[in-house]
Amino acid sequence: GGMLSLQDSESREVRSLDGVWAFRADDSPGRSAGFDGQWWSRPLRESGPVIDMPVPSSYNDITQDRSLRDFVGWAWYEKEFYPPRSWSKNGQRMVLRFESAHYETIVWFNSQEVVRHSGGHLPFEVEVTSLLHFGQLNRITVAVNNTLTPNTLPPGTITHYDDLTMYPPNYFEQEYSFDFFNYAGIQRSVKLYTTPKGYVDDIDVVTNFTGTTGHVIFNITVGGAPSSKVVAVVDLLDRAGLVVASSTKMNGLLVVSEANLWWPYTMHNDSAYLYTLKVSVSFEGTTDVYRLPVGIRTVRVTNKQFLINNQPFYFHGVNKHEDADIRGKGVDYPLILKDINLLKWLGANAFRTSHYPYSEEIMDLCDRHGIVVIDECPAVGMRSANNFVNATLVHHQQVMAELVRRDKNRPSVVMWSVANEPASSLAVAGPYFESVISYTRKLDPHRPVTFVANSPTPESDRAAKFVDVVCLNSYISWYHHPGHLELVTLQVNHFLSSWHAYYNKPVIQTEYGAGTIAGFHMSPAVMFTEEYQVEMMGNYHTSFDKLRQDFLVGELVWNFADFNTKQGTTRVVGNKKGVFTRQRQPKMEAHVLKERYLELIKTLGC
Ligand code: E9O
Repeated sequence: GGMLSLQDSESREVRSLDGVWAFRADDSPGRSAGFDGQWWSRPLRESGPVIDMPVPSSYNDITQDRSLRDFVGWAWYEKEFYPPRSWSKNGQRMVLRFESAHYETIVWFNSQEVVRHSGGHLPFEVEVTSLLHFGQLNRITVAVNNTLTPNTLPPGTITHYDDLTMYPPNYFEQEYSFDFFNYAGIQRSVKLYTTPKGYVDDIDVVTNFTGTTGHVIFNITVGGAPSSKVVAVVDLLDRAGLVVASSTKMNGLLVVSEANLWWPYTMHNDSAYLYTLKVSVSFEGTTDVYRLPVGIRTVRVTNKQFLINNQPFYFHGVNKHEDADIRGKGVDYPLILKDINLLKWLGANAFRTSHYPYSEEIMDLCDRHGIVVIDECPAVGMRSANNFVNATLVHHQQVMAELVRRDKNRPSVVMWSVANEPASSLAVAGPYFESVISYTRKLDPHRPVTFVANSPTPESDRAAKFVDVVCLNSYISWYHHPGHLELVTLQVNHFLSSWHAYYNKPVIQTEYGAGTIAGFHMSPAVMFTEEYQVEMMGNYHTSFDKLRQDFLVGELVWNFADFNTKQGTTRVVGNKKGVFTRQRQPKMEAHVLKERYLELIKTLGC
């Protein structure tokens, strides 16, 4: 089935289950007490003590309990609620939707198991029509497990330590080689929604244009009714609400004369034009209505250019994280809007969703504001050969299918990234990424596909030959030659040029950055001061300004803001490579970048 964004309409009602849920982390040996005791079979408070937990939020930073912050295993959540009686009328369909839960999730509805899902960051749902009790309390129980294995995305390993002279009984540690805290729990919203019996299950939209005429190629899938028995009305509305094209078919072509294209906000004023595809399907006397925002735009890659609407586009922006104090990776509108405002303040025209799909709340705003997105899946930290096995591959393809299904209609999304910094010089990585990338292209033939390579040389990479755009991270004068700012410009020139020469594809510098502790100053600059970040990035920019005349199509800073990581000797209360602090206040570099980005917009027109 489809996974359309939730929305209210004249035929659909969305009810949020966000708020305070009951919660218990199962810290029993083997984390099996909840399954042994069937905690889903009665209210959670009856099987032991519970605490209050907000949804959506990561659970890690909510309490004062260090063992909960670092908890690994099954965490149990529960919500009780009364559904409105009006939902029992007209044979409506009721669906329970999780916008995401990290990582492995099992859901029970009134004690009955209804759905399981693997993977964080992406939505899943289940119809619960026949299980709802009206006039009675209903109970949703969720068990969610954040354990990472060699076959999860992101992967990790669990090591057990059995020596009782050195470790307490049942002691184990979760390790992972990606650089952000493994926040867990129900991190996005939980919702119930209704549709009529026959409903719009999915919509596929592909757009292009010739001259001033726009084309919207659509395909509608219905659920709950045979499509031969459904009457469809498809209207494309402009911003003013006027119908500019329509159809009564389930699939076809809508032609828009004098079309307003969707442009990145830096390319045209008032640019991210969105039409509305209003889809109505009628079946047995009821009509389901769904309104899909549609941006008419094209994306294309040459050997040296990234083209949006046939115009060269230069990505100048950031990599982000879903990360903030207290809520961890929990969805939070004030934070999302602050970030959008900061991106625009900076003059950033793009970001990469490093290193996992972001919430639909932020993606919606990117569509509306004309911010360009490289949409990345959670394959990060794939550093060892045992990650590149069939079990991971099957899951990886499933994750790409779910990501494309969710984001395929978004004009802001211009490229899929299937991984960040995998060990792509291993022989096993070649066929592995060939499969993932060709599978992704089949899912979506209309967007370029990439992964972020980090082999030491272009020749040693086994997978970069399969991408459309070569994406590279580099840390000269940081991880390589720490302190040697004088090497940056020369080495960046050499590094990026050698990859372009080898693959003859456009290149994006998808990461470059310096750890910077806000308020640390030294001149001449030393590592971790604000001066060092400014000087290092300035030296990178000197190279970029030369290479963008040729094959370089983008520069994305690592990172937009400081973020939390696991504890380790190289991380001082998290990763400090942000140009903003974790609280979203600018470091010196933010002001410098702002000047650069505004200048780029002026000179490049994007
Ligand atoms: C991935 C990102 O998630 N790239 C990392 C970023 C970082 O700040 C991390 O936060 O560490 C950089 C990877 C650089 C690897 C170079 C190692 C070279 C050792 C000499």
